[in-house]
Amino acid sequence: MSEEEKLEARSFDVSSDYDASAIELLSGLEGVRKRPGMYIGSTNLTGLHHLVWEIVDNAVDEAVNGYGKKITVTLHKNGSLTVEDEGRGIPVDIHQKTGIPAVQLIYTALHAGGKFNSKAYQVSGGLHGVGATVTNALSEWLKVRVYLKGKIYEISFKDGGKLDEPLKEVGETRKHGTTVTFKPDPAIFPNTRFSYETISSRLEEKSYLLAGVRFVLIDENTGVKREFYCEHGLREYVQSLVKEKTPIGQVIDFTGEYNGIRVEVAMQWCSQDYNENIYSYANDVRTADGGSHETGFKQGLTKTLNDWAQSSGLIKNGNSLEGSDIREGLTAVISVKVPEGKLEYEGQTKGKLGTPEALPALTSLISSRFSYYLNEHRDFGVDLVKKCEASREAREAARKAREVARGTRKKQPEMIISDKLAAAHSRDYQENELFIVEGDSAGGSAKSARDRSHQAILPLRGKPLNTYGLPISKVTENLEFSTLIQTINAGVGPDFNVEDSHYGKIIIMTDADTDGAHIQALLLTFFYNFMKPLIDKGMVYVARPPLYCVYKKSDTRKHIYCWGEEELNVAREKIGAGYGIKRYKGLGEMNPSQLAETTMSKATRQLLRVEIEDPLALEKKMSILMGKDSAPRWDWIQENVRFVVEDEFASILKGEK
Ligand code: 28F
Repeated sequence: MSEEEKLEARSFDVSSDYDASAIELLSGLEGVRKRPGMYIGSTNLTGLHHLVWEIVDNAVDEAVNGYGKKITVTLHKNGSLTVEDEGRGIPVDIHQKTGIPAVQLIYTALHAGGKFNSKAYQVSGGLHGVGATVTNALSEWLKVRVYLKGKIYEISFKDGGKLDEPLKEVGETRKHGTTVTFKPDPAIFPNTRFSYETISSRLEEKSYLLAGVRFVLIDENTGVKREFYCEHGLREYVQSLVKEKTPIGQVIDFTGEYNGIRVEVAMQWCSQDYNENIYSYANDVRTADGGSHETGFKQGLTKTLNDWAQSSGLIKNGNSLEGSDIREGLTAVISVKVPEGKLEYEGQTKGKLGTPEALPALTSLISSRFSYYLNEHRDFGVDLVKKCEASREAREAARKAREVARGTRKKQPEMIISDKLAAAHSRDYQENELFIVEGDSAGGSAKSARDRSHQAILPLRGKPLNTYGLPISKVTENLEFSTLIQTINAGVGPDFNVEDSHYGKIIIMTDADTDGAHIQALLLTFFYNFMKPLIDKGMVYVARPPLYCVYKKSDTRKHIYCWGEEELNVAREKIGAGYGIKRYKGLGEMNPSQLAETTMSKATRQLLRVEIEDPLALEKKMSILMGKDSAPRWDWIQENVRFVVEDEFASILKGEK
């Protein structure tokens, strides 16, 4: 059958198979709606944005395959979103077995297998690799427009992927490509508002990984338009990550190939940064938990620098540098492209690359190219080795100081520690929780409300110190942070050892207002810069006090706590006539038993786990929030405070219930 004939066939009466196939397809979509978490992780803002990534990834695949160099994302006023590419256009011909057009199958078949989920085609792949069908299933409506061979076609779906208008030709065109518009279903997502910043930083990230592809983002609500385009890729990625830091030397970048695995690396060291900031990707998907490529990179780096330092007489035999001393202050991006057949992950998600060949791919690239670089830039090499030795000395000195402090704490009254800490009684550290509470009065309530065996309370007096860019000595001189460091009892900065932590959860509990948001940001800055493993291990949380209590005026024992406007409406209806609403402006307005019930008790509270989702956005937001210039910080907080945790921080620091 020719293309034209296939298109003709579309309008013919479909075979009897059609109904059966259509029913199967629908039940697949219902499965997605019943358990959205299985497909997009959660229905919070992170999950909501998965709907976008699935569609963008398809457009990216088409561009990566060499079709179309521009992808446009538009946020519309009615809450819908459009993704547009300039590729070949999704095929519209009829699939023989089912009698359904290919484009319809792509948007309704979950495990269509074979041709429609062709692995060879799937290059970048979404987190769960389920594609456009999931976006359709979780949308109120979705429209696909295909520009193909001189014609424009349209098909639309509604109510979670049910066919609304079948595929039809709607006009002629000289363009080619695909345009998809959808509106997320409010029956699935508590919050359906897309975040411009989240989408913006993801597109920016993609533009670094896919040099040569242009991304355009338009927000019709504000008229703002941004473009992301990179000629060199990772080099520019590292430059943007270190923008607010003090670099040592230039960005160093290498590319190579090993057994069919393409490797790209860019890296730069900065002073006054105690963290190692390594971001790795496999086939343009972030591998947040590292894997064989990251391991190979680290091994290669440690060996190459040590070998070079030895042979240059900079360090003596037996005094080699440890990997962690070398990586202190390093920002690196590693990107590998693994052929489909060799792509393996460890664990359930795509967070950790398993492919064994990625390890030698990295070690061999680094050892040949980095040693060459060091020989070409000897002055830099000498500076770098000095920096690594300084890191080692600082680490050893801090460890010794800590051992001394541990042994002699009682004899040292000058070790500053706040007398306000109410410690937990249990020594089951994993189970213990440290609440950092804003204000003395809330601290008092929290002390009475707590479960003494497992919950400790540290009240804060006023705003904590802004630790962004501060040396450790300035941080340990501060009463609040000194107390916090000693309470957690696992060291600080390069000497921090998460296994020693006396608490399994660190919970920040502030008022739901501007000041509270600022305090959260200041504390998170401290944890991010000086105790990052706590965040990496998911041990830092933000408490969510309720915003309202709806009660029956005639019987206040009947009451419902509410965390958002929608819950408020439901609660009003439930309580019925004669209701009253109490709006909590701060933690201090709750008595201890209310505080326990709503915010602290394991059984009934809500917590947001702090996770770093998007390194690029985080670095940026940190510098806005915490940088020296306070004007943009206050502007930002004023604008975003109502959503500070749920929207903005969630886009950076992913929140989970
Ligand atoms: C806005 C979102 O989804 N773009 C896409 C294509 C192009 C092809 C394709 C997509 C064919 C049979 C799977 C065209 N011509 N943007 C997009 N552009 N999918 S998705 O094919 C899908 C395969 O089953 C395409 C020739 N080959 C592929």
